Amino acid sequence: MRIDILTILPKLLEGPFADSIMKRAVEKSHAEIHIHDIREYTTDKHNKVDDYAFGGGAGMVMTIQPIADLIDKLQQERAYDEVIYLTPDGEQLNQSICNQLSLKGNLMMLCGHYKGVDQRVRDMYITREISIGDYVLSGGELAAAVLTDAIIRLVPGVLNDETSALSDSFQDHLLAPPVYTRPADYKGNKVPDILTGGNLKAIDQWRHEQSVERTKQRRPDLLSGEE
Ligand code: 6GU
Repeated sequence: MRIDILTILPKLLEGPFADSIMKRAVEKSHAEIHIHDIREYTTDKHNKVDDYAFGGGAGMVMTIQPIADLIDKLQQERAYDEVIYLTPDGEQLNQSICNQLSLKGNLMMLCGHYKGVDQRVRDMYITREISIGDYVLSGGELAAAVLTDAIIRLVPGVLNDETSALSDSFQDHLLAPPVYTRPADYKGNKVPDILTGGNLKAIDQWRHEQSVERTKQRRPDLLSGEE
């Protein structure tokens, strides 16, 4: 899996992939993440990547030229399965979309800023528009980091048995059950007896019941079968 991220703030994307599971995925060649600075492609003599909106109104719009040149260059080098634009007016991200995208080979992600990109970028290049929730971020970078993390951990080989994605919340439309570790008694707050009793079948059943109970309480919408 190769992910190319197009941004005007490449520094924002240095941190999220530098540690833990993402770092290991890259080191073990399960994933390649390439960050591209859109500003390096502008032909504007003042290095501008934005301009006023035609028709007026507050806020700047990201110009088409540097983005189009960068996307053209990348698409000449390889075919992309999806060219994703991260935007609050996109389709809301969920586990099912992450599962789909984790099966792809090459993904491009464009991070928006200001009032967004010139609509012609969207019309000419973008195959999918994704939002990570109903709130507004200052730019698409953190959303691209969220999407990349959620996808890459699903690529076969990235997680081991202990961190398996199969037991994640949402993977089976249920939230994860409560978990405990040592000590078994912390200042009188005890771990449920069932977990220390050694009956694996009973433990599995308890965990499933807890998952269902938690989902009923917190996210009944998940139980209706929809995403
Ligand atoms: Cl993808 N971008 C921005 N700027 N804000 C968001 C978002 C994306 N998803 C939720 N809020």
